[in-house]
Amino acid sequence: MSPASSTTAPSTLITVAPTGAESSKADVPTLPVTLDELVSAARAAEAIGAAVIHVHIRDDEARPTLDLGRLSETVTALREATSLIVQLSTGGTVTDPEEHRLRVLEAAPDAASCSMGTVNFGHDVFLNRWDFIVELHNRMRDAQVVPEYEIFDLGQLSTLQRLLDKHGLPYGEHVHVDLVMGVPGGMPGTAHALVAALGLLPDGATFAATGVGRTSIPVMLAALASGGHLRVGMEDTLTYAPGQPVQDNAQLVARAAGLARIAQRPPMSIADARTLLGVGPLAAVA
Ligand code: KMH
Ligand code: ZN
Repeated sequence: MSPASSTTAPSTLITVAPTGAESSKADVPTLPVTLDELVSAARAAEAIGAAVIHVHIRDDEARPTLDLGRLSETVTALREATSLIVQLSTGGTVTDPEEHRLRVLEAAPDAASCSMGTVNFGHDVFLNRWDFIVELHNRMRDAQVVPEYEIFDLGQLSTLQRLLDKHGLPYGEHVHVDLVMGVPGGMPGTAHALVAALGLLPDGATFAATGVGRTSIPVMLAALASGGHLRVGMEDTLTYAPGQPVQDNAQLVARAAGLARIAQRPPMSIADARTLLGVGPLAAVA
């Protein structure tokens, strides 16, 4: 047998989720909550290999908010400071009303999250009714916003298939999924669960995986070994190693980029990520 011919290594799409909605600034002083802190975190993540930023924002008191003016300002600031694909969270907090979550799309991001079902979320319930899911999916297509379908449990992949069968492909015509694993109430963050999820992905879909808390590393390794992509950040992980708090988001992105290189699937360029996700080329900032 002849030696393998040289080919371009497949690459790894890295998403940074720097803030989330669950941790408080008081508990986690390094959490980026102001626009300046978010932009700095975004710049650092881009320099290390992230291609997408998953954004939750905070108000002046560092409380989670879906204020439309602030969201629009954030999208503009991130576009001016970076070339990252800007993905706004439509998940918000477990208490955000549906109409506020739908209105997020009016901030005109490149992409947005679209959760595929209701799940126990620690002591809370993250509610995603079928009719709400359909409305979000359809509004995203109308607004030309690319969805990332967030999957917290295996049955939510059946919901995704049903959504696509009944309501068609999203804007961009590509299905990209993020398996959010290890949420207390959702699927566990294990290689076994990740492999089970892969068997339920829609045809042609790509996937990333996120391991919450201490499941971060096993999920990353399982995703890389299975041809998947990665989401990391302080939304999901606040402890770098037992007894060692995360310094900042850059530390987590650097670890993901390093593991991706070890797996011989280096970080994906932003241009390639735009093509993969169907986001379209970077628009010039006015
Ligand atoms: N904060 C969680 C309740 C998303 O961003 O779309 C929901 C969440 C998912 O983080
Ligand atoms: Zn989120």
